[in-house]
Amino acid sequence: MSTPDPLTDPAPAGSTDPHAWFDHARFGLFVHFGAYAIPARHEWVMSREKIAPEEYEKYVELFDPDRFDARLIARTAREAGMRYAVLTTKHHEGFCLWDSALTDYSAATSCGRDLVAEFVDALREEGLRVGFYHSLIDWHHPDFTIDSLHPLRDAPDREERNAGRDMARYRTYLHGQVRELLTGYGTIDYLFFDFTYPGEDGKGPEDWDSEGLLAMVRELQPGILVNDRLGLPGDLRTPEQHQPVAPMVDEDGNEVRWESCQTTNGSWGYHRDNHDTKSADLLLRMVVDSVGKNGNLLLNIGPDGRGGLRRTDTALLAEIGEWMDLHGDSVHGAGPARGMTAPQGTILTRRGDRVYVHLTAWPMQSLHLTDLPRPVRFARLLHDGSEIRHHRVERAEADLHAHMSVNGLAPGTVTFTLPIRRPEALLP
Ligand code: H79
Repeated sequence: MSTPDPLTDPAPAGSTDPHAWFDHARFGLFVHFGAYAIPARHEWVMSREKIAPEEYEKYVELFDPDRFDARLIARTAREAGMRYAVLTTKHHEGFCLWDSALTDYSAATSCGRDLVAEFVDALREEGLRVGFYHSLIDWHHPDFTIDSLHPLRDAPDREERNAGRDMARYRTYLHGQVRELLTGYGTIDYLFFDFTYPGEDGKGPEDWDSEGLLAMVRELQPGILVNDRLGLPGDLRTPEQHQPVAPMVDEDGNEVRWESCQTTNGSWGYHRDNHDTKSADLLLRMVVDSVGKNGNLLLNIGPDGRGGLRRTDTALLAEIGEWMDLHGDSVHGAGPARGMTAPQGTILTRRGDRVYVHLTAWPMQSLHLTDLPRPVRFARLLHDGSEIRHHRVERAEADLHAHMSVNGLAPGTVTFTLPIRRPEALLP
């Protein structure tokens, strides 16, 4: 892709790039929901505890999420300042949240619902873009060969079992299911495949027929964004629980689109006894960090065994939403403040002629900004519009000044965002 520059292309409206919405959106919600919400000890429980597929089926039989409310999830996402959401249509456990004609191992059988349809409808009602996560891995399918990650990897009869398995048949199933998802639910904006792990005891592009799969996806949904986990390049990079140190680049040094995905507590699926929860402050710093490096952030929640949202997640999203409500202009349609160096304790973003200086701590007596592309016309706090007095000093004097000082060349505006954990005294 050409490097998206929000300074010259701030609004997706009227843009001919079908992916511009994504660059503008910057912040989305990931929803990991599946039968693993019932054991409630990480979405990899089947592999981690080597639970045989027949034994795991008990969770699927019990699956009846009476508290799963797609409209609540969509509203929560929008109110948190998110512009899109991505649902696990199927995770590695193989259980499908939609009414697939190709298997009975689905929510339609367990509880008579198509959760994908509910999700898609709810997102559209809230004006959010629609994303599907789809697992390439399937630990329940009888043709998916037992490999290093499979729950039956240490089964004494692994070889005999594998002799009867046929990845060609699994490929047909995988492609058929992706076809269902991309034909039965209208326009899908984003597809997140997960994942390829090449090697002797792993699986790669030949196992999925990644090229054929990608060609089918593009034919069915020409404007869709596809991630990079098919073992092929894709439309964006998806670093997992990791913020890159700088804008991501390809082998030739050209910037590439990227989105980091982050959990609230280290588990994607509902993990009842894990209370190692990140703060709203940290998560917001990650959002701003992504924007400042020309990327997006996809923040995950894992609904519980009844489909309800965790109180801690609801509270986090509400706190994030309160900040986004006041400071969203520094995120949506914003990008890096190229050429500028962030003073200690700040993260810089930029949109049009505005530079946003995100103060990660408060109070700050003075701040010296260098290398502004233009002289400062006005400086203010973003949340209340109040003026911050500033003046221009020569670089040599800067460190002697007690007040915020700025230094640059043509008119522009500097906007200070509040410290992410802000003092109540500064609230409007
Ligand atoms: O759905 C969520 C996770 O369940 C899934 N992706 C997110 C979005 C995911 N979990 N782990 N991974 C993706 C990457 C897994 C890497 C590892 Fe391994 C599996 C580390 C060890 C086993 C692959 C195989 C890398 C080394 C061996």
